[in-house]
Amino acid sequence: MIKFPSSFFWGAATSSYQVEGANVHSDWWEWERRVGFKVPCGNACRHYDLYKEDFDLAKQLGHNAHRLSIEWSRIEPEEGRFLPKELEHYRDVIIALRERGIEPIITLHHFTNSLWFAKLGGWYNKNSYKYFLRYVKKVTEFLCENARFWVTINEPMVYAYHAYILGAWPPQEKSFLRASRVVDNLAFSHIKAYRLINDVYKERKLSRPSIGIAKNMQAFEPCKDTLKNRVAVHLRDRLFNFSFIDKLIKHQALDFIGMNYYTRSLVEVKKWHFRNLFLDVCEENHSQLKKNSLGWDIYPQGLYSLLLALKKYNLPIFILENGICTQDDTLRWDFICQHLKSLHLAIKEGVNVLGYIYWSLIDNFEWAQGFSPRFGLIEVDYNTYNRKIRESARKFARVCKTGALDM
Ligand code: IFM
Repeated sequence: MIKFPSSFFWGAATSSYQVEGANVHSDWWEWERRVGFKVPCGNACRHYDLYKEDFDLAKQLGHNAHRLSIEWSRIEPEEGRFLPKELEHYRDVIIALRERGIEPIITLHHFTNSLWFAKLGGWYNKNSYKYFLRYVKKVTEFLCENARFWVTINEPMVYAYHAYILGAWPPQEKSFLRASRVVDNLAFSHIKAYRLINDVYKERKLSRPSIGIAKNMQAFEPCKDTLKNRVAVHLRDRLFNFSFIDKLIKHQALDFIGMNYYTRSLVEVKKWHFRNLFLDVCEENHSQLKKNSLGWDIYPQGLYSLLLALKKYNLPIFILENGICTQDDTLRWDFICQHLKSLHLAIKEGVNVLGYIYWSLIDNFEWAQGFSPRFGLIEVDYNTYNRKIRESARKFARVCKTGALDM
């Protein structure tokens, strides 16, 4: 049996666009219609209406923390026009968590933007931070009495990669230069938001909040041991995993590092070219590892090594996402166990980890992949919106309730 710290946070995450449904003022909503996206998000899981039922299930499963996101496009559907009704909705959501003894972890930006903001150039606009800060101020003032943990931005590098390099997400750009400016603007916005959130708490004489980001990290490994591959692994590790964190640390604008971990990337570079060094992966199925239903390698060792690499920052680490999409629930439980073992090993080696948040509480809209990937601890029937607790969730519940995992 392995035992986790008694103060540990255990829970699961969601994000607004992926679960709420009908976020009609968001750039994703507009984009789905404009490009004729074959599986639009629509009602998603109807979590906007069913959040209390979902939180009842989270409580039943022993969760003492829950990560959610606020949908900017609901709060501010037109520039400068804030809707009190929507702010109140999110306050009710946070209070519903508190009433169930669940600590809310609030994300302010999880991939989607208000359409008006996107039309002004989104995160490419040099004034993006001003728009973001105005929204952050409103939300913080409204929710601060009931909130302690804040995540400003979810997976900035993943966002920039999909939306500005791959061209797979709105605004479908394919430019390293643009992506790099977007990343800079996101970092700057975080730094400003970090100070602003702290100021709101100070003004209200509330004790200091804990503010971080959710940083997706990947274990990069060479497929064949060649110089090209080794160089690419080094560059990607520096750029994708650490550069954003380094920037925020330099400005002393992080209280914890939120880590999202899923997989490793097997690097196989075709030629000495900038694009290839950053993008090529093995396409010949050389990986022998088990995979999730999207074909991502299951690689728990990566969690351990990345946690140890983060130790140098001397900040607490919060696992804000770790999960698997699969129809095989036995594999899901095995995935959770293996990752918890890696996590425990890292804690034994002195890494300060605050908690483990599984992605996701319920099945949901997996962006460009639609609804078929099933990440949830709880299954969602998209015809009836009924929820069904999976066996893996019940096993995970034992860990959440006891803080221990049987080996
Ligand atoms: O569904 C996403 C989430 O929005 C951000 N992190 C990764 C998850 C699985 O792809």
